[in-house]
Amino acid sequence: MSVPSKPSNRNTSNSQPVPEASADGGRMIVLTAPLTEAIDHAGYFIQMAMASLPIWMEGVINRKYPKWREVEHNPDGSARYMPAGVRLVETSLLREYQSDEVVACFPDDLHKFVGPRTRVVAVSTHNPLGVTFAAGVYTSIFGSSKMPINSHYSRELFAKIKANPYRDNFKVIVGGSGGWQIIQTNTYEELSVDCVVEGRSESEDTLELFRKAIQGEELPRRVDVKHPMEREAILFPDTRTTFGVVEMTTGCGRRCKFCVPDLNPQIDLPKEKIMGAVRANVRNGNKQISLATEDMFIWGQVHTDTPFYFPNREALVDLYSDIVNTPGVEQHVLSHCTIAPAVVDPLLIKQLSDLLLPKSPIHFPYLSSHPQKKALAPLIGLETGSLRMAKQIMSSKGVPFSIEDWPSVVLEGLRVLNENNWFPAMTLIVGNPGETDQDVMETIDLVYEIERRGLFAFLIPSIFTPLHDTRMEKEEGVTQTRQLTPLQWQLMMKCWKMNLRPGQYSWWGPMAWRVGSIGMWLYKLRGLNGPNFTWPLLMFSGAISEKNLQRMGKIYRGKPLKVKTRRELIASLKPKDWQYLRADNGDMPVEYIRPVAARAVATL
Ligand code: B12
Ligand code: SF4
Repeated sequence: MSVPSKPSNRNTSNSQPVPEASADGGRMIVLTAPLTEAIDHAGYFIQMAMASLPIWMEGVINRKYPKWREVEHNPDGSARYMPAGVRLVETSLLREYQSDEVVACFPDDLHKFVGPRTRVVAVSTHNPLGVTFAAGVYTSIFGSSKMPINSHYSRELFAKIKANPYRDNFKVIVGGSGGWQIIQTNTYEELSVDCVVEGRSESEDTLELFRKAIQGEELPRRVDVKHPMEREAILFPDTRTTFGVVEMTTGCGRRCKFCVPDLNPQIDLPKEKIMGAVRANVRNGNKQISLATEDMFIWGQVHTDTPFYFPNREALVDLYSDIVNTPGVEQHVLSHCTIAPAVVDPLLIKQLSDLLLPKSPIHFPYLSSHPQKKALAPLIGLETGSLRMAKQIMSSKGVPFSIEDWPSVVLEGLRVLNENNWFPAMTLIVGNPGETDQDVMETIDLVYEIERRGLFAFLIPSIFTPLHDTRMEKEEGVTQTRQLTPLQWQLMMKCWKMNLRPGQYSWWGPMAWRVGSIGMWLYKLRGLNGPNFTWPLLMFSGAISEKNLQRMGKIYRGKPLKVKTRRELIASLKPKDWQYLRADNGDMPVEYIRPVAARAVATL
């Protein structure tokens, strides 16, 4: 293959100075990710904040984390750590290519590795354009619906690639959980992307695509590649990942209609491979580990004789114990889970707390009863308090319990979690297709009930986003914050008011919120979010009491819910499911205990 050695004069919209190309001709395959998705030294929250705050608020991040841009390099200038997605692509490619042909680097170092030899620049991205749920909503609450910080940095990365003097020589392939945003917004040209891959890098189809790109063949705009069906086919990198992310499971099994990861096969990955990746992270200087999963509680119970929604307590405790006790692991952070397992097996939650709290970097001084005020904060989907809506979009979310009992499962699960110092971030979907005022009121009822019972979760409402390939892909909910009804706004602002409770214990907190939110409203938000936003914002600010706002007919304050206790929830299960419960949690139905006891006596 001929290798043009001169930079092209390709006309780009970006007028940055052209960097000098790599002296050795560059690497054949260069992997990268937006800076804001690669950093990990300031903890999970900085990335989540940058996904939601608009670029004009970057100063807030800079002040809080002045060193957030400082990243670590290997001696050859490649990235010391990269998101797990990049590492997986790297590991997949190293099955076919030599290590001196493939490199993973930070965006600022692209010029060191992209040269005349380069045939592919592959980008892994989580959320490049900020069109996913939560991200878009918050940027508009803060006064601009266009450009979250992460999106700004992602665009900057693509602009750099577009402006590279060797751009004509290589193909740009994008993958990762946010690739669909480029497909949906048709921003191929603007971002200079040749092809978006949907699916995992391990797939033979992905390798074939890279072969084609290296041969200089034209690539299709979009390629869907198959997800491996066998656990052995999932690869594990031997390098360091951002946040020490190591995959634990794929898929979920609860079949929520709006969910993307649930479309993948339900697989729990082998413990020895997980532990190998944990050790690889530590070896490469990582002190933190986080297992990537949609629901940590299915691990150890996939394709066994027990339904996956009855957690395998011993397996989970054994896995997490080995992880946190691995020499060098100083911090461990939970990712995602579901809430029903906390009702099914409260003792599991207690045992996990005993293991995990000492290594948790999260501190909630006003909430935690742990001596060092440590806490665990996994992400859990609450989504809706409306039974009608829940049945429609997530009828198995609470299994083994009936979706009819969803509010009870949420409240009882949260009670168990809070008692053990778990304060989850719980997502809610606002503006589901067909959502009525009645549905929103039922969700508000549940939110007020959480408050009434003194329970705590960070409630993160986001506007329904039809995610590609899901069973709700073609449906449309609310598309702009101006379309939100007063009740939908109220739900969102009530959630945020409750989230800020711990921060309001200081003498200055409540006053700062009052003045700050009214100031913001006067300055920017009135016009952007429309009149339906006004009273909910006043409620949020605390400038007028909720009681008075209700008296004035401006807000709905939720009615008390009658909910089931754990004993009643257990009694409501199908009798065939009782055998999977752990008696040491108590609350076993008498109808179950009696025959078991009789059988035990008979065998004496
Ligand atoms: C860990 C995690 C985080 C962490 C760390 C992320 C990081 N930068 O490392 C934190 C907590 C910071 C985070 C934040 C957010 N996250 Co997140 N996160 C995850 C989680 C649990 C695991 C991601 C992971 O590393 N998986 C393992 C790797 C190996 O998988 P992967 O990246 O998908 O890579 C595979 C393929 O995609 C492909 N691939 C990847 N890159 C490339 C590149 C090429 C070229 C090719 C060919 C293939 C390819 O190959 C890999 C396998 O071989 C996923 C759920 C999940 N189970 O995936 C959610 C998930 C990706 N996150 C999600 C969301 C919405 C967010 C936030 C927007 C939430 C918010 N509002 O704050 C933010 C955005 C952050 C940002 N920077 O913008 C959604 C994405 C939805 C979507 N499709 O748009 C997911 C799917 C969760 C969910 N159930 O909804 N997240
Ligand atoms: S419980 Fe969560 S991960 Fe599982 S299907 Fe529902 S939304 Fe998806």
